[in-house]
Amino acid sequence: MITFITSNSHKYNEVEDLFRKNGLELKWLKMKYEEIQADDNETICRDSCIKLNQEIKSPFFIDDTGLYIDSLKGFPGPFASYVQDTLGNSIILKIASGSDAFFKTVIGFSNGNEIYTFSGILNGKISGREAGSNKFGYDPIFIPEGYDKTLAELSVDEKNIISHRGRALDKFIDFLISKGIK
Ligand code: ITT
Repeated sequence: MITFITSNSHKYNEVEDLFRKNGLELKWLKMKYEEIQADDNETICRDSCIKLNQEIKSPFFIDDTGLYIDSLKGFPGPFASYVQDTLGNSIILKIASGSDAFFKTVIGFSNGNEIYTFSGILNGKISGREAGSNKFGYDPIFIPEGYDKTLAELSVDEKNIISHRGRALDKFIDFLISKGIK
């Protein structure tokens, strides 16, 4: 069984949904770990995996996600967590409403010997106002390309089909199945 290390219950719910649909077992280690500052999610994710490898002795994975807003020259990018906690969605709406943006998720998997990464992107734009009952981070202010509602107005199932995380997980799950890892 593989362990997913995250402090974020919304992430866990989305990952659990796709694992279950693919017949894979999942264990949740609810834990916050230190992350380095770098300008891309891959570097951060790989570094966190290397450090976690020293304390976690069974196969595990983590999820590092960023939001890149065009009109802000890619800000907050990998600093999405800090900006969500400080500025929050209301200020992002004031400074970036209507701008193109994208989410990027990098999944980092460690089997104890090697680290593998899998990424997924979702293009869209920052909405004009907050909408939706699923209060996961930036979801209430992000409208995916081809949609007229925010990610927070989609079910977990609907979001997983199109999302950054869903796309990264599709690649990761294919990898696990091809290696016979359950
Ligand atoms: P862990 O590091 O413990 O996994 P976290 O919430 O700190 O949890 P991130 O650093 O990857 O995770 O998240 C960056 C920020 O982006 C954070 O504020 C999240 O709430 C938000 N976020 C991540 N994925 C998101 C998604 O799919 N939709 C909306 N916001 C998301």
